[in-house]
Amino acid sequence: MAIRQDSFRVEKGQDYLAYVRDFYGDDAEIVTITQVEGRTPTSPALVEVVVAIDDTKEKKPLVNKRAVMQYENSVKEFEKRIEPVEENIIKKEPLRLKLNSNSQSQKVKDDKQLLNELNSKVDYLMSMRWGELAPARNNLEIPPEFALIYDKAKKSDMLECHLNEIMRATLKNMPKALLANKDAINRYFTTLLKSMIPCRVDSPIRKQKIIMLVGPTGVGKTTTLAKLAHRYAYGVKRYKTAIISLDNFRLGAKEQLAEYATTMMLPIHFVNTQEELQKSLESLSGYDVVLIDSTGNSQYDKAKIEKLESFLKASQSEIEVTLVLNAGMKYDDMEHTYNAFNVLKIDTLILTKFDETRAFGNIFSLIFNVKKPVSFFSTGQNVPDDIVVANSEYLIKCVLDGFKG
Ligand SMILES: Nc1nc2c(ncn2[C@@H]2O[C@H](COP(=O)(O)OP(=O)(O)OP(=O)(O)O)[C@@H](O)[C@H]2O)c(=O)[nH]1
Ligand SMILES: [Mg+2]
Repeated sequence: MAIRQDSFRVEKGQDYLAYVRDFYGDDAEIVTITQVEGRTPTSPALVEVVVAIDDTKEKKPLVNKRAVMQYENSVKEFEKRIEPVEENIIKKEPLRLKLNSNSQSQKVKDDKQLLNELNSKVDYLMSMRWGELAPARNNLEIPPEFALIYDKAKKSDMLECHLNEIMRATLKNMPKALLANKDAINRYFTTLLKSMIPCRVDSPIRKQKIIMLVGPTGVGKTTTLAKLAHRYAYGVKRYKTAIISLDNFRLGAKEQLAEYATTMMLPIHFVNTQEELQKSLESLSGYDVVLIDSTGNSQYDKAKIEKLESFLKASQSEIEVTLVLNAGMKYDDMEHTYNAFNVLKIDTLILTKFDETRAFGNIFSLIFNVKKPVSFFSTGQNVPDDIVVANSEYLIKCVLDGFKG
């Protein structure tokens, strides 16, 4: 081809024609002039000039003296203008890069190409390893594009049967055309995970709500109850809130909750017997929310769990039982604890200590298996701030990318 195109960038308002003549000769023609950068407080607007050059014609020297001087002058001018505000390191580089726009875009192209090549090499290596590891995946035929998401889900300590089930469902239901697209796979997989987690909708309270927190020792029942009390009493919608404690024998337990109640100016009743509980609930019938704290019980201590059951059975009020579990527990312990406490007919779950955990797949598997909605996640020790209304998006982010605070 005899006609070739070239481009350069100059300040808007400069004499482009003089540049073209000086750099490309009299026969060069301007094809387009486009503004590529707007004016900013520290730099002028720039335009890109595309030039057509007829190489068959006799060549004139491309750069003449006048052009060189003009070029150097305008560089100096430009430098002077940006000097007072720009940091030292970027004083000269941007100008050189802007004026040599062709070499800049070439460099970007080269970098991009290199990155693409590296990416395909990584993909290739992963797919080779992927093939080797097939027996570890129970020979489930999963395309290598799933490697990353499979790996993340596996590292989350999700039960293997769940992971395989999700993989099968994704492979089966995802449009075939998208199976080679890693982003589409991630999106589909994430959506599927989200749809598998039931979360309690945090709807406005219309009739009195009585919630009892139960669970193993030290999981954060009392702390979570204090956060909930604050949320109900002083949240966007304010409810008349009261507290009842069944945990009155342990040293310090009474004081811990009494202090929270006093600080929040909420009534608190300490009850020891079934009759006292019933009387207390009757006297608090005018309250929108009543939160009941219970003594922590080992999941292996049947007698204590049965005692709690007798309190619930004796009560004539409708009490929602919320099992509080530490998110850091191993799956087997969680399941065992759930089964032990389920004699109380668990309505909902609260998971605590998100900030102390790195793998959340165990929670995913538990919720998926027991099919009980989660109402809150506790994300730290601070009362009342460290609590999040449970939502599947939040949990799945933690499952795949860990807790980010
Ligand atoms: N890191 C972290 N610590 C928490 C969280 N929730 C509670 N804790 C801490 O866990 C410890 C026990 O909390 P409590 O609220 O007393 O636990 P509990 O379940 O009432 O304990 P018992 O009544 O003894 O069964 C305290 O030091 C709390 O500050 C949480 O989400 N993250
Ligand atoms: Mg407690």
